[in-house]
This record gives sequence, C-alpha cells and structure tokens, in this order.
Amino acid sequence: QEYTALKVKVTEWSQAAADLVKGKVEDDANVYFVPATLRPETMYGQTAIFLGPKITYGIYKVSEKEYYVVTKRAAWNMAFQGVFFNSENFPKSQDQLPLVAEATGSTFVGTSVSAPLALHDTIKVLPMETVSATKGTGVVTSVPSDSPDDFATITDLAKKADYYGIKKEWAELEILPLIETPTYGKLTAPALVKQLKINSPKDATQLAQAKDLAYSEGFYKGTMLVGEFKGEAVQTAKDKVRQALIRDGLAFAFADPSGKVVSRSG
Ligand code: ZZB
Repeated sequence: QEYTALKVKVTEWSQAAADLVKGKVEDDANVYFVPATLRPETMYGQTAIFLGPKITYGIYKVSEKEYYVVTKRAAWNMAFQGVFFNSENFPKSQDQLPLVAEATGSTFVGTSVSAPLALHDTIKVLPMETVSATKGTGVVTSVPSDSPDDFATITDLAKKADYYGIKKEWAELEILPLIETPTYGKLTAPALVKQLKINSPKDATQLAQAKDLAYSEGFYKGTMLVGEFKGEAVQTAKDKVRQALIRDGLAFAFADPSGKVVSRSG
C-alpha cells in the first residue's frame, strides 16, 4: 500500500504533551504528526488530526531538530525506507529506533497543529476510537467533506464533547467543499452518511460501503473545486498534488508493506 505521509507541524502542545516532551525535545525543534493518506488531493479540507486514544505513539528523532510522532510499527517501516537520520546504520531491532518519548494518543489530544495545504490554519489533535494501530502510521488526518468515517467521527465528537474531554468548537470547524461529483454534489461524505443512514462511527458495515462509494465516485467522477488544480479531474489532480507536497518537503512516500493489499482507485 503506497501512502502519502504528510508532515503536520505541532504549533502548541496540550498540557499533558508539553509535560511529556519537557527536557526531551529542544524548544526550537519541529515536531510533526505524520498521517498516512491515500487521498492527497483532499488535504485542503483537513479539520483535525485523529489519534487512537489508547494506542501508543512514539516521538522519533528524524534529523537534527526534527521529530515525527507515529506508532512504533510505522517508525520501524520508515527506518527501512531511509526516513531516519543515520539510516545507513539500519536498526537491528525496534529498540534501536531513535525514540525520545512515548505516550498514548489521549496525551496529545488538544494539541494545535498546522497541516500542509489545509484551508484552516490551525487544527486540533482529537480522539478517534476506530483508528487501527496496525495500518499506515496510526495517525489519521480528518477530511469530513470526503471521508465518511471522518464525518461520522467529527459529528459524534461535537455531540459528546464533554464525554470525550474536548472543547466542542474543536470538532466544529467549517466543512468546506473540495470536490464535486455528479452523484453526491459538493460534500460527498455528509451526503453518503445521510443516504446510508449512518448514525455513529461504530456503524462499520455501512461506513465501509460509504467509503467504497466515496473512493470510486471521487476518483472517477470528481472535479477539484479548490487549490492549484481547481477545475481539473481528481484523476489527474491527485498525483499532481502529491508530487507538489513531496517537492516542497511537506510530505514523503510511505509504503506499508504489511498492510493489507487492496485494489483501490488511486
Ligand atoms: C485522508 C482521507 C480523505 C482519507 C478522504 C480517505 C478519504 P483504506 O482505504 O482503508 O486503505 N487511515 C489511514 N490510516 C488509518 C488507520 N491507522 N486507522 C484508520 N484509518 C486510517 O484506508 C486509507 C484511508 O484510511 C486513509 O486515507 C486515511 O484516511 C485512513 F476523503 O486520508 B484518508 C473515501 C475515503 N476518503
């Protein structure tokens, strides 16, 4: 599975995360959450970064003054893809990874970040119960306009903000249209969630169906409404956005060798 790994920069830690990194990460260093995405063309619509609240994440040193927050499994895969400084000395085991601190996702909730291309300049780290620890990097960027899972999660977070221990407004950022399709209009995910009567992020069967429909309609029939490739078909814009992100040092290619292989548009 070939993903685009996006560098989403921390601008202000949550209190718990600030306590965690104190004395371990230099004040002038850049720390990035690194979501793995199959839809680089939707990065304009990011409204949050999702972490599994119970999943363990590590802060790994990638070069002088640069750190990535991902699962150990992802850091291990990255080590073999030359991501880390000194990667000519391949780590022989996971304990040799350049880990500086470790904590569960819940520690980072409330952290402010700045995501490449996002139309919202500051977004928050929020909890998502359905994040898989064994897929991608364990970090997910939320695009509720085009991902039914993300729309269902963000809706639930806003509805039960107290229960999740977040501020309601963190889950209420405006959902801007990014891609138009003939069947679902300008907001594919909200349209599908409504049509398939999805009421919760736990409606796994309907969400899987909605995801398949959103992927194929978006890829084969979608037209970009925003960004450098506005007016172009998603089919051609997708790789152009990806290449621009990589060229500008805002993302890198990331393969998930042990991830399930699925045939998927794009
Ligand atoms: C942004 C985005 C925008 C995504 C969209 C999808 C969509 P798949 O299709 O099942 O192989 N993802 C990545 N890692 C994880 C994880 N560890 N746990 C849960 N979800 C994860 O999965 C690939 C997509 O699932 C990725 O692409 C990511 O969300 C999420 F408009 O990134 B995507 C119709 C989907 N639209």
